[in-house]
Amino acid sequence: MSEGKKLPITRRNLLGATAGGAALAGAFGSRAMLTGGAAIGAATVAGTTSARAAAGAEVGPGQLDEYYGFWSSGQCGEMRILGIPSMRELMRIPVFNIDSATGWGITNESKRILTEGLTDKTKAYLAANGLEFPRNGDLHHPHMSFTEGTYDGRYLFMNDKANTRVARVRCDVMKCDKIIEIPNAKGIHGLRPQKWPRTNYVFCNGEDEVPMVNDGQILDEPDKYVNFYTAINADEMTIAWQVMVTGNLDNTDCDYDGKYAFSTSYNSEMGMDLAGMTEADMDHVVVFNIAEIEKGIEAGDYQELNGVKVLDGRKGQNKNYTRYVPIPNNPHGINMAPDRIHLCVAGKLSPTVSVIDVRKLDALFESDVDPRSVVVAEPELGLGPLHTCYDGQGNAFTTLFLDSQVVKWNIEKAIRLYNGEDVDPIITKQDVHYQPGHNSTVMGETLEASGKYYLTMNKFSKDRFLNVGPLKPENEQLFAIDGDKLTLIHDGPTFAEPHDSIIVDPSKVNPKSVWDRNDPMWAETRRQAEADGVDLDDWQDTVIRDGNKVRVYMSSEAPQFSLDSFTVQQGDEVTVIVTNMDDIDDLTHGFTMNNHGVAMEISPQQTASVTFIAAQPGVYWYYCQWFCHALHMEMRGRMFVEPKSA
Ligand code: CUK
Ligand code: CUA
Ligand code: CA
Repeated sequence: MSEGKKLPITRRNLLGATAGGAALAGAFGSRAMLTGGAAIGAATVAGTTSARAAAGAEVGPGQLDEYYGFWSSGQCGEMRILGIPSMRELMRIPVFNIDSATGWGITNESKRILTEGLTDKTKAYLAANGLEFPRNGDLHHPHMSFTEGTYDGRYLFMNDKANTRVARVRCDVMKCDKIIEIPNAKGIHGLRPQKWPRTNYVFCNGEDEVPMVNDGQILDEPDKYVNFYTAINADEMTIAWQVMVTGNLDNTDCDYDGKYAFSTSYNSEMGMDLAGMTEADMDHVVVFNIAEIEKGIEAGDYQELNGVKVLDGRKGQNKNYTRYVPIPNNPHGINMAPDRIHLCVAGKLSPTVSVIDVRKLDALFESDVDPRSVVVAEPELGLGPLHTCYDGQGNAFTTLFLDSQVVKWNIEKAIRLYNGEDVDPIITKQDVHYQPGHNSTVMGETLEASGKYYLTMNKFSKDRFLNVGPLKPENEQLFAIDGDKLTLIHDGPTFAEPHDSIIVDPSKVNPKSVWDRNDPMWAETRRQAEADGVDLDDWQDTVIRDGNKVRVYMSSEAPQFSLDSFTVQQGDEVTVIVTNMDDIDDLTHGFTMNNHGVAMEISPQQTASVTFIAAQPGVYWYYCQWFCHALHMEMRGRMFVEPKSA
């Protein structure tokens, strides 16, 4: 019997007793709340296999999926690619993590990307901890670049909440090519690419409040803390500008007209503890006026802070950069609808979703209208609304964390209800297992949103799977949407902890199968090779000695390395550069140096390099760790490390 079933209290009667705002805040994370739902699951779970067949969503062995899913992995720090609707995991793209398989964080090429975007201050305190770059990341929000309101297949952008970074993944090779730390801000959380006319900016939120100049002069004086909204130049991966705001920032989105971006703030109170952060009934959404901000930069109305142009968009500054729309209560998700008009803000501690009509935002900046006049609906949908996605037909799906449900509702009806008509905007409620956070529909955050599949990313699996110890997996559920019906077609665990995902039509993405020999990823290595008189495009078996630095150039072609052995001296700094000469689809080699903590991926036509100190004399075998050939085991060689001559 699971622990949950021992509890006398059920999820539903607990919620019945605590549906008030303040009480809800306390109960939100409580153990009783989270373990009380175990009984509901089983009855609603039909066999997903037959449901899948009935929904026409079967993907047979060897068949390709209909859609790409790009997944975050939360505190794993990587991005994942799934096939939809099979939910098969197709690939993992290391980004903020260190990866044993591919050597991300180990190779020189990846270390450059992980290091070059850090601020000097961060580099200094990482060095004091013996680190070149952070070992961890917390990747919540992966989003693709846009052109005219839909995905353009160029890049994916994603945040690292743990170390205040933003990364970019190239969709042509599905590798990360840029990581930057965001100065001034702390805890980059919400992130969204500009949708119109194209992704010139990537917008991102600093969640954590800090002193404007965070140098230890101000410590426990929260009234002097600020938060920063950041626009990144998406092409250059540099900071375009920042806006200082009142209150903290959580999630962000932007319109389909290129005029406004918006962020939720759950801590308008600037509280420093749970009671403080949940004190007010209303928090707010900050609206950013992009043209006015650009004008402000042009006019020099900024201060330069750590090399970044920072505008003052705080409340009471009488600037046209921002407006604050009061929203109940500790709002979280903010999602622009594909009708180009409606913006849905999930109330989290309020059972409501506030609908803002973005056409009304001009008036907010031009005259003295009541900021609440932009709210055109505020339906009560259920407890703990977190995120909303769309079917492209005027309907929205909002996750209800506390109710462990998703609610499908109609935006137009919610507006009519707000205007006094007697209509119910709620179309259906579907139990999910358990406590959903983000959700997605096919192309759901673009103008091409479609209501074919609905995905819900649940934070708890509780007793749904064999017990694997105290740490349990999360659970993801995919539904086929058929009119007003949601049919469960996948229900399965995921490892920590996908927050957000996007579902993308394959017509938008066309990755290469083989690298270009002159890819910028190893441009630096190529320059060094040229200086060493080595042609990376030709068969290589050259060892260059340069003081106590040794550069070993070798090629690989299944099933061998061009060098069966090479010799260095104890204490040498050894760089091994391997070029994979195979140009066949799927023929990846690896290079692992035994007992040196060194491994890397070398995919077809790729060059990769790794540097280590040969500290101990002896014989060390290196081998190919990617099974590539019948004689893959034989694909190995020896490094001789000669003892230092005394
Ligand atoms: S946040 Cu995770 S459930 Cu980081 Cu997008 Cu809402
Ligand atoms: Cu090359 Cu295994
Ligand atoms: Ca609050």
